[in-house]
Amino acid sequence: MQDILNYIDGVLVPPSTGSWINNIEPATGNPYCRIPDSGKEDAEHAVTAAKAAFPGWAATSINDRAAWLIKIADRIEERSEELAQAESKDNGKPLSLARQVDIPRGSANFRYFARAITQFHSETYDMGTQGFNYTLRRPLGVAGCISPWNLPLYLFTWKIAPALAAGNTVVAKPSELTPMTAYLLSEICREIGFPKGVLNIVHGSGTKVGSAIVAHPDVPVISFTGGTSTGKAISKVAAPMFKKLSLELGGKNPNLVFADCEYEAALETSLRSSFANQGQICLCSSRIYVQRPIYEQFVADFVVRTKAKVIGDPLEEETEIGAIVSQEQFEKDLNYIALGQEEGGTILTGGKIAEAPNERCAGGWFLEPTVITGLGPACRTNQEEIFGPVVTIYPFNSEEEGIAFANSTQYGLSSTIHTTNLKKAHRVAAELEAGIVWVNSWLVRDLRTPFGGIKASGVGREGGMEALRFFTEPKNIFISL
Ligand code: TXE
Repeated sequence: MQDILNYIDGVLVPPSTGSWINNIEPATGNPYCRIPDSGKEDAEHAVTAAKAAFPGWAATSINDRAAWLIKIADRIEERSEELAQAESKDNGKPLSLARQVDIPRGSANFRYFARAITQFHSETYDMGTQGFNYTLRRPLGVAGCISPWNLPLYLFTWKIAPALAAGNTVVAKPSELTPMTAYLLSEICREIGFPKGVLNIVHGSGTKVGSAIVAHPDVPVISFTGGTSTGKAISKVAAPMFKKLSLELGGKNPNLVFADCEYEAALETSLRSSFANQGQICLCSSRIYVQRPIYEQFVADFVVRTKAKVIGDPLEEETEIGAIVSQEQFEKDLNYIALGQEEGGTILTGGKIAEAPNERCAGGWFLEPTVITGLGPACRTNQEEIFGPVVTIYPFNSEEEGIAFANSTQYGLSSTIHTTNLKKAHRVAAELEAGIVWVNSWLVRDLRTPFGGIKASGVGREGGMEALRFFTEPKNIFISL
């Protein structure tokens, strides 16, 4: 089996602990490589390298930093097919999705922030004859970037790219469930001769090496995406140390389908927002609320099209639903399906372990996309994040009721509205408790826009200038005239 290595100070190294974690392919249930089970010492080693590299990188001109990021982006594009295959194998997602979304977005993140940093500017405040203020924005030092398994390279680079562009050095940890493309990124850095110590990638569990990065006194800024309970644990450590913290956490996103929607488009978009990446995108909408006049028709059509989804080997071209990322997540999904039934829900389609698509996948974690009706907004199935191919559909009457249902959870990441009434779209969008609202669309991403959630979905915003502000510290200077 191949061994993945840590990337520290420009060198690929085994873990100082000497211990390894088996990395399992979700489509087969078999281990196919090992990753370092890194510990505190590895985090220490990486932070030391990043700290030493910081003054040089921070002093590197914006144009030169941007040029390095473009080189990484170019190399990701050159190796895109290999990266897509690796992502699909590691995560269980359809290869077509990795090709269309994950890997192109990995290079786009570097390309976007390479350009954005050249446009980043700070403010001046004129006080007339008294003088004026100007604000310097400087990098903070070593940034800790911790990312989850659902969009591995996509979310990993979404943090690393702005941190580096702004002049910070980085210690990054991908999810232990999906380490492969992060490892390939470290190979890419070596291939292009990226300055040593500027980006360091350590592999291993959250509790061992992730928590060591978070608690390290020389890491003043942490950018994290993952579960809400992990976000709480990280806050407990980072807040008393007064670290700058960005938390992108879970969601339980509503999808409001009004009777006056463009029906066909609303139906297709809702299918995508329910089941893309096996429902394992923090932006997937898992609660579909449909206005009463079209409810029955919508449910019937939605079920027919859900049944038609092709569950298959992630590596096959025609596969629409791949494997669930891990046994733990697979069992979690099944438990929530059982809970939905206990709470009085009716399963209209799915709800069962799917037949293995071929012999290779006999031990894989495949689940039928599942549609449950008859569950009101207050039940646990509609309150807790499942993070799988499981959705509920429930009717609403008035606009007010739809908004109330949508806002009825602790989460507030994204929301989707389907309507052709322009005034209503604006009115409802303004009322929804969410960091992101899509009208008649889903997952349309413009990297310049602020990205993040409210309530238990997180703190802070990523994306565009928000990310560059997060990864810099403003200092105001007053000049007396
Ligand atoms: O996330 P974790 P997991 C949600 C989803 C999912 C749940 C758990 O509901 O079922 O989170 O998934 C690292 N200190 N989302 O277990 O545990 C960990 O190693 C520092 C939503 O993957 O939060 C990994 O690199 N780091 C989400 C990363 O944190 C720690 C996407 C995320 O792991 C740590 C994925 C600690 N104490 C899951 N504990 C979204 N919103 O995008 C763990 N980690």
